[in-house]
Amino acid sequence: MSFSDSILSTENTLLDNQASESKESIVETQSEMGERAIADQAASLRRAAGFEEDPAKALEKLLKKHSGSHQIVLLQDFPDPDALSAAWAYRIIASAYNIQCDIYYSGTLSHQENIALVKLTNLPAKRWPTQPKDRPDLSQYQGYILIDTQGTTSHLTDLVKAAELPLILVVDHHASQGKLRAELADIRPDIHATATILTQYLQAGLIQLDRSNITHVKCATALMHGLRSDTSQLMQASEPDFLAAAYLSQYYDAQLLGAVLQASRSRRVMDVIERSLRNRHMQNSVSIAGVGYLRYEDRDAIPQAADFLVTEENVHTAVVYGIVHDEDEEKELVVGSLRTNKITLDPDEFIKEAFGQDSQGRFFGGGRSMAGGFEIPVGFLSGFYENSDYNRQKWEVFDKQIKQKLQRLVDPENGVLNTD
Ligand SMILES: [Mn+2]
Repeated sequence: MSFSDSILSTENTLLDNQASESKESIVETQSEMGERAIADQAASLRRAAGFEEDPAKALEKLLKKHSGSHQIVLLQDFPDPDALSAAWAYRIIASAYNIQCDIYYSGTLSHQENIALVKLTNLPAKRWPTQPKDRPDLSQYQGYILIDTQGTTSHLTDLVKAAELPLILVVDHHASQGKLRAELADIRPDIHATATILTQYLQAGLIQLDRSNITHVKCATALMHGLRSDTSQLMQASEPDFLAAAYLSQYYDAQLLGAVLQASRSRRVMDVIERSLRNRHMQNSVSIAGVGYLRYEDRDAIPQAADFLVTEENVHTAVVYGIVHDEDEEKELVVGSLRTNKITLDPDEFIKEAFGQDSQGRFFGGGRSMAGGFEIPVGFLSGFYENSDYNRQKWEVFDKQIKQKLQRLVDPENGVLNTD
């Protein structure tokens, strides 16, 4: 499958090359492959991408070469703290080399913590305007940068490609998608957060952080939040993540981080969580809940509900889904999230196995360790009608179909869960 044949999904969905292999082999590979082996594999990937030298040195060379240029940085459509903070750090580093960056995402900030992060730190990421007349002229940029994504999770990738902007740099920690025509690709799946990689650049001296510089302090705080949130508050952090956190601890503002983390959930998010509790159905330690219709702005309530359901006793995996209704664009999508704390369950494989591919061979979703997501277009059946039976029937059909697909795998007889 080509790089541009991508799907978009809630959580860093990536199409990896293993997708076509049998499920057993993937599960085995995962459990047998230690951190060392993953690091070795990552190193060979970097070599394959022409990355012979120290990443920070390679980046420095690249920045010097592009000095004086204007770049657009693309994030996944629903950027998380890791993506937001890493992009900001890149922007600050790049500006020291006289490169001006604009950071864009095409979806929305939906999680209350992400909204708080952007507001409290003045994080300079912007939503891609929905009105074409408000959009920036892409010809002002000399190239684009991908941070915490390899382009498959951003609707903007096709736009910059159509504008024939070259891909200058990719910095990511998700599994490689194979061919990427970037001038420089620093893709390290052995590291658990892109914020860690950016922190390493800082530590290598690309710029010197200054404790009396308020922007530096805020950016360090954002990076700390980013790397904590991608490592389950450091519980899944590897050595480089801890070392990066230790470095950031000299610069970040603990009170500011506390304020970001205390952002409260909106009433509508609470309602979705309540619906997920009420509707959950348990089978073989998997909790499955459909939550009906949600507004576009509230779609992040779905992963939050999954985060909550997976905390129940005797539950190792939770899947929550609903139909997200986008009033602006009159389209609907089934959006779902998976959360697991079962080591032998690979969310990426589980979701690909459960929902398969569309007519063009694109998967409806995928994942990373412990988490995954999917998006299924409602297509011709889209359209919301006030108080109509149609809405209820449509939901029931999707609800039943998703349950059927999931329960096939959850069933101990033939499920991918039956691996230990
Ligand atoms: Mn990340």
